[in-house]
Amino acid sequence: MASFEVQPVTGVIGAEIRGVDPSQPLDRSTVADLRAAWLEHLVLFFRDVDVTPDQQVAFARRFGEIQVPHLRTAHGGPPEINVLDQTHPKGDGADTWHNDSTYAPCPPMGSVLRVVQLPAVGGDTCFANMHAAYETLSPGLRRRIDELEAVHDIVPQIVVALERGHTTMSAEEARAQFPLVRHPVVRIHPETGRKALFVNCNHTIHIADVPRAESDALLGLLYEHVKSPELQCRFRWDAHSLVLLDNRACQHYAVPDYRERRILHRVTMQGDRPYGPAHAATAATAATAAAAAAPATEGHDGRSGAPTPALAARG
Ligand SMILES: O=C(O)CCC(=O)C(=O)O
Ligand SMILES: [Fe+2]
Repeated sequence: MASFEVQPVTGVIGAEIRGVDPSQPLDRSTVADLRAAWLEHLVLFFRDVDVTPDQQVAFARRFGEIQVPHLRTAHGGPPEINVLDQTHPKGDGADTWHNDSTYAPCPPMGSVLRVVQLPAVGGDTCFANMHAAYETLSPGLRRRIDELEAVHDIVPQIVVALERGHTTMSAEEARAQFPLVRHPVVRIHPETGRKALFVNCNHTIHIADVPRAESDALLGLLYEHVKSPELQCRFRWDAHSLVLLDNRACQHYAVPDYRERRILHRVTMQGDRPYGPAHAATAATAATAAAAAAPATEGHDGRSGAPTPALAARG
């Protein structure tokens, strides 16, 4: 029985947590209960909290190793924090449905987001459940995409970030640091074993080993599907809120409906190499062996694997 209240915000994704202060040290059982709620609801919302940048980093660390951003936005901030500072957000790259940084071989496990400055109105963030997205496809389509891999690319996002002044990294540097990478179209969640749709329109450029027209049609269909409101929730920020999201199993969308400055601090946790249904049995055996060999770390299950090389400049 958790020592706090979990109030789901929709029938499919998101829950508000009441009775936990993320600015304070948390004991093992509270962290374990929060992790269970996180895996179930995919995004947790904390309201009426006051969290400093250091406390935000410490809170994120309870859920995984911190991924220091190699690709930082041009907006400064402490090393563990990526500062997203926007006044004209339309077209910046977070106003699309996406997972963060899937161009990396090991995309982030998740992020802790904190708003530092808000517009008077607007600037909500939406979240969509990728387990539900997968499960609501027809059985035939699920079987088809279970077998597929897709290619993910950093360059389209870098081009936008450069145009908008959010990064100074050139497309050539980005390509050298992040060669094209393949991920399964359907990812097995490494902690729950559930399948999740794992393509997104920011970074996935095509499905591997199928004709381009088939890839375009399939990705178009899947991206449209992710837009279904019954897969989503929408979070209205206030000055005292904090968000914990699972980047393995949810996508997000920052609503670009404001013209005043909005600043958000993002702290990211390292993720592991995604695997699909074809490799689930092997990966599960390896994870069990690794868990048996690894020393227990408080508040973290030790499965994050090799350090993730980077974090998105935007989005
Ligand atoms: O601005 C937001 O609400 C979310 C931005 C985003 O895409 C991110 O933090 O990864
Ligand atoms: Fe994002």
